[in-house]
Amino acid sequence: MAEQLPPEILARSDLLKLGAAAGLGFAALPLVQPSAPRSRVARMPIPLALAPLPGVLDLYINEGYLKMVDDTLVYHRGFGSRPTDIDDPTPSLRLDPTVITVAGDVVPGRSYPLGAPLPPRGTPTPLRADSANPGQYVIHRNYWASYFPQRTIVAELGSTVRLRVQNRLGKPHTLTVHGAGADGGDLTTGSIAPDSVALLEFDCPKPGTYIFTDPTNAPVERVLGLFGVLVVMDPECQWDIAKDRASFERQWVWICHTVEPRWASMEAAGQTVDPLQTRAVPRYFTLNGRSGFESLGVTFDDGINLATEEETLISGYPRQLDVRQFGEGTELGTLRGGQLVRLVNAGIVLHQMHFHGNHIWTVRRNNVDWPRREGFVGDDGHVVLQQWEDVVELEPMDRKDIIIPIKRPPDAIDPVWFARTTDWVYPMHCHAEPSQTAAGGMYPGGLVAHWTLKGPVPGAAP
Ligand SMILES: [Cu+2]
Repeated sequence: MAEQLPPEILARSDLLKLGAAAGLGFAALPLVQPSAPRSRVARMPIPLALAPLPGVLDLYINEGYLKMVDDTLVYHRGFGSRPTDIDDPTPSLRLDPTVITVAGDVVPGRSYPLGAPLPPRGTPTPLRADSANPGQYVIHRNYWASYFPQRTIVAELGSTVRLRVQNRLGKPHTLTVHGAGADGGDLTTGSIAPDSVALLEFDCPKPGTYIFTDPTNAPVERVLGLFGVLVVMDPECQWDIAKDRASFERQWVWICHTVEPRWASMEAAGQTVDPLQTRAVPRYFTLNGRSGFESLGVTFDDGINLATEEETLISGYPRQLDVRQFGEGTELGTLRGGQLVRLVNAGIVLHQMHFHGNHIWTVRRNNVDWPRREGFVGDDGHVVLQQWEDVVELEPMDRKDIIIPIKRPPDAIDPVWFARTTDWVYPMHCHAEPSQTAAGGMYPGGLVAHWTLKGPVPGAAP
């Protein structure tokens, strides 16, 4: 599957010649420490980007420093969308969301379906008030686009995925898409030498949620940031998890991650972390790359707040939901379902995602649909059955698809429900308490979010 390309195709081939003439081995170059003098002389001038190829998504294995929620800078590696170097103030360490279509186009953009209306501030507006259910709304079916966070590739079923990966670092790296092979196995570029490029081409797997990582020295490179998510959609069923599976109003991708600054500084200093010798003590916990007040969308930066609302903070209008059938509503073009959340744990700690306000309905785990009847206990001792839950367990590398119903909370009695004039906002936090902190204690600085049950629309009262 993987094809190691000759270095001649690199736009930076002049640089390689320069390095060879100077007798410098790229693989032997020390990595730069944050405070050390610049020692990477062979990296001047700054390498150029790859010449674009139609139908090919270029990824750059970069390094750099990212600001954590407490303003600490932590060394990261990542699959970026453009070539950047370690001292870049805005390094490209999380690829920009991209859509790969069945027609063979690679479309930069953070919404899907392409061309569908964008929900204002991430919130789909309803079709109209539901006269049969006071305070509730009739929901558009197959209408709204969804926003996707950084690190997400959306590929349409039937497409060919072509990832060209340039390794700009001093050690070999790999890009592996887990479980996306025809037999359910992994697809990988194989080891990509420093300053080399590899092309990974494969038929888009079945609809679902996949994680790609660099599994080198696992889980170290993944913890350093070398991971992303592939979402596969059936272009014939753009508002369904898969054909004949749950329909949704819009979808969300929630990527959980853990940051281990000691590992990061060891790797930045040129050491190789032995995860058994230096046990991980994660200090930051992110959701779609943000933590604490940043992932709650209450920063002083309106741009960050808006992006967080669009891609992370679930929001919708209350609707009459039918859990027996997340599909067509009582009339054509309306939906009886909620919103889909793809929970993804790319980190190394167990999360327990706890939703207040509504229970959620888990429909599949790791792209395997859960049964609605005759549930059973799986090998790991957990019940395998679609059911209402308020805490969703999420083991490292797990993906769970859940439907959040966006419904009137069952404990909202009539006098309360009908006195409602504003949005009701409910927390989502992880019940594995260390993940709620940052920097060893700052609370609530970790993996938190909220979701909003939108208030009455003026003039649309039943
Ligand atoms: Cu709680």
